[in-house]
Amino acid sequence: MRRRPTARLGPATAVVAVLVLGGCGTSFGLADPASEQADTVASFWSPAVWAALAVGAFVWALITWSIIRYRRRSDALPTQVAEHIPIELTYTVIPIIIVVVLFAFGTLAQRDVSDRASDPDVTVLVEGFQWSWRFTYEDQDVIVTGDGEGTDGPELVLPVDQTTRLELVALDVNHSFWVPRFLSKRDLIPGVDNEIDVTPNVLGTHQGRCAEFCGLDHWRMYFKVRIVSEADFQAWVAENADTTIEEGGG
Ligand SMILES: [Cu+2]
Repeated sequence: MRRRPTARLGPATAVVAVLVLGGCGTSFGLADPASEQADTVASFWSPAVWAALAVGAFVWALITWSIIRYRRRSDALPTQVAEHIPIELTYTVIPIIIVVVLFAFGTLAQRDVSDRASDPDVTVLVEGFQWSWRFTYEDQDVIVTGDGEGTDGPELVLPVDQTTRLELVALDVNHSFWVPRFLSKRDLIPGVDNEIDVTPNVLGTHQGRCAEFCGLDHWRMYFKVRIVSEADFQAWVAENADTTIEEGGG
């Protein structure tokens, strides 16, 4: 007696179920967001991965079904199908819909992330150089600079729930400002001054680094972002006004 072809789908279905259920509630490798802009990225990322998994599962199911359903049973040629308009329309229209939907949501998310406030609460000039960073708070007269030694790097102190404009300037070669928990990074290119707004919403110290291979000691270009309360930020500014803080050794 021949087994029904669908009986062989059992193990494959089980594997897909384990993968799908195991992925429930996961962020699919994304770092925990720590800013409003990062929340936007995260809200786009998970649905996009779920959509990709669903499309992948559907395609694999079709492939598996075709392999079993149309496996070779004799030397006779199977029925040849040409110009099957409904099938061709289906596999043209569905991918176009997928691309349009992803593009639309991606564009909306990117617009939110790249959006800049008309009047940011804090402005920091972020300069990248071989091999560290300098953070200049122009309105507060505070400069924090890395000394290029060690791997601790300088500390960028930002008030929570306030929008900070980061003006990104490269002093020598290309660098890239990257705080993984902000879920975005932006290049610093000589002659091209970039800027981004960030509204941190998680207190604590987050790691940052240069994400552009900028030379032999690129690996030294760590920095920290310390998110503090508004009151602590004002206290930090009052304590350090008119000073240059050098950090990074160790
Ligand atoms: Cu660099």
